Amino acid sequence: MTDARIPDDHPRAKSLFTREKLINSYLEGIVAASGLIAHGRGEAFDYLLGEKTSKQALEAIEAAAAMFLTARNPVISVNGNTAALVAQEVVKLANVTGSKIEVNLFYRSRARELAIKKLLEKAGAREVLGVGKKASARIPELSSERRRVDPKGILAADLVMVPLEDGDRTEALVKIGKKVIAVDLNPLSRTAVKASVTIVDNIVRSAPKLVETVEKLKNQGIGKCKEILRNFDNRKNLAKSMILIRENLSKLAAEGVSERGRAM
Ligand code: PTJ
Repeated sequence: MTDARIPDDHPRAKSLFTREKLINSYLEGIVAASGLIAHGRGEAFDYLLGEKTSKQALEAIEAAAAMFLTARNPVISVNGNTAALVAQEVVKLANVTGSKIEVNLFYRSRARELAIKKLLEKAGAREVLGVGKKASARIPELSSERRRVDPKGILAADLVMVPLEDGDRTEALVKIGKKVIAVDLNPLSRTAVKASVTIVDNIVRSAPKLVETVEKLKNQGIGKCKEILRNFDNRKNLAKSMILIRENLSKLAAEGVSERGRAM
């Protein structure tokens, strides 16, 4: 365990707490070493996005909620970073949407599978798929360890949520007819572009918002969900996030980079 003392009034306290959580989860064998690098990449995009949930991210969250509520057999795919950051929200989301939870790792090892399963169970998960022999099926056209899936989970799903994905799997899942919800701070990533709905926001902020949105939308009926999905265009939504980055940079440049730099 690290024992970094982060003062509450530190201008970047929130971000430092999140880092600390990931480092400790790495030391506990939940997060892959590469997961720390992935987080750094995410942080850089979050910085450019203004470190808050944008209007366009809220639109994508609403579309994701509608997709969950119209799915027959949704599955939430969990990797090391997702488990470390939002295990409780994953369980809540599974409960409100009737989704299954499956562990799916790029850097798969028996020890990590079990550590993540244990963490999810501690957060309240009743069943965790994809662990050990349960991951007996294969997704065609994928050579990474991500191809190993549970026949009762991702293989049978019509909708898969893939937070913090690494690339080719989204494309492979779409190719075999699945709808995919991605959460990725990088609007340019292959996952972001290939997914059916991409939430360009930090998983730490967007996971609780998604739970809240599903709960609200649940009372409004399937007709409302279908209307939201008809009006949602993922590519246009991604473009809006790219424009937001450009606008934020223009604003920062106009305000004076040196003044602002001290708080970031
Ligand atoms: O746990 P494993 O073995 O499955 O490995 C997981 C990682 C994350 C290491 C693996 O999937 C990987 O290498 O991912 P990439 O290719 O680095 O992609 C991760 C994406 O997630 C990047 O586009 C980041 O911008 C994004 N990201 C990182 N942190 C966050 C994030 N998106 C949303 N919220 C975050 N907190």
